[in-house]
Amino acid sequence: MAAQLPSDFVWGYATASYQIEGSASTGGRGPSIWDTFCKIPGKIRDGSSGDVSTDSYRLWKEDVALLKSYGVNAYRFSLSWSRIIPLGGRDDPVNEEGIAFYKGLIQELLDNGITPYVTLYHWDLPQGLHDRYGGWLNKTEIVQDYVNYAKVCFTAFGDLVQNWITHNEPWCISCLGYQKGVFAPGHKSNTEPWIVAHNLILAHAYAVKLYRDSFKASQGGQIGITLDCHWLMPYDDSPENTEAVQRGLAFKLGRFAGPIYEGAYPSRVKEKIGDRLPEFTADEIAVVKGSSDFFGLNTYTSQIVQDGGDDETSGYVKIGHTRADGTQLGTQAHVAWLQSYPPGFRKLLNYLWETYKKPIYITENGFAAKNENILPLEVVLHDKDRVEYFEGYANAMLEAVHEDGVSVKGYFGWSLLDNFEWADGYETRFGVTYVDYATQKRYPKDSARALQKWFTEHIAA
Ligand code: PNW
Repeated sequence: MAAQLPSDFVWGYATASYQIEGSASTGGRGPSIWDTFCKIPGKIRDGSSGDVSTDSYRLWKEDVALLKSYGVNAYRFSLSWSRIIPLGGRDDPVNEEGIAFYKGLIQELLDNGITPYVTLYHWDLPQGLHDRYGGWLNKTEIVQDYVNYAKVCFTAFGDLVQNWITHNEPWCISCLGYQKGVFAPGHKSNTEPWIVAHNLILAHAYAVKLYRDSFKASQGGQIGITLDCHWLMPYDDSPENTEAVQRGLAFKLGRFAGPIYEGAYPSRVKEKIGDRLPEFTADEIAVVKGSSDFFGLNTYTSQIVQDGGDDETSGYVKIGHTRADGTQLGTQAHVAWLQSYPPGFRKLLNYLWETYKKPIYITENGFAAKNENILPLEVVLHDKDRVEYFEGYANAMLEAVHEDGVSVKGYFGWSLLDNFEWADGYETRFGVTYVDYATQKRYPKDSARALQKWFTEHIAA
């Protein structure tokens, strides 16, 4: 018999509010920095936005039925801050229509035996806060406003939600939004990303403190953060490239995981960034250290790393998928940054468990098969590359659990639906469900069936 995951193993799919909801200016929702960013010519590959997307603000019942038909026991989605507090701030009004929408969704999930995993912040900062004081750049204001927003959410939904994720991928928020300028708000700076990252960590930590102090005892849930990381491998065994891997991990992962799980920024980051790296006060770091009940991991690929280059976001290392002998790591996705490499996933899970010693939830993992935006539907639905990717990664996870003793509690595939893929617009499709954007009709791809079969066979009864 195949190796079994425990009967309480959590599995399902993930989405994010701005990528699926649409109805950007209805239901009382205020604008977010992504609404604004999408209007800047040249920022979104196909000139699109999340104005309509998969229309899930209106089609949410259909989406829950789809989840049910895929046999999942959990669903990870994010709340739109500006749908709940349209202007975002602690003295601004709460939008009851937004609260009612999410309550309905959560109740429908529960009625169908699907456990909600709720992300508070998946990149859609209320534009009001960005305009008022610079959003994530303003420590005193944003920490208070984020904690207030979290309080509104814990109060409104916490009797039904026991699994909270504060932020999704703070590396992407700070590096892609404030250093490279390819994500909202599109800033290019070498000081702002470090300030934003610091403030994201503090906002996360004070929201967790609030939950633990005032909600956990009565609501009984868990709360943590989701970080993104690829597995890194040296190009060769030279000392420079071996060190480059460690530096790459420190800049991608350690800059958040260090403070949150160990209580300090990594020394490799401190050395390179110097006074551009803000410092935590003793009171702050006491709140930050230990502020995640689990390790939330988004991971898609592995990278071959060489010392050098000028890319500070990745720690002054050159990254690619080509080995020294010229071979590729694995199957290439529609996007340049993603190749399939299951053994790297197993290594990464081992590394995280050994380093941070927290049970792991894989909060995102997935693959964009090539050309699904242009191939005929009957071809797209047989998404062989995605099926192979998911089976390879699921098997690697099982090996990490069974053979290596890593604690993995759950797995969410990215994504339930094709959706608004940020700067790539609608050209890149990550869904296990094909969405015909002209009709909003949903069509299951083979990968949805393949993952259902895999988890049915591998979770103990
Ligand atoms: C994640 N990269 O983002 C996000 O959490 C999702 O919202 C997104 O749709 C998904 O992965 C697929 O891209 C990433 O450039 C964005 O390495 C960019 C990168 C990685 C993850």
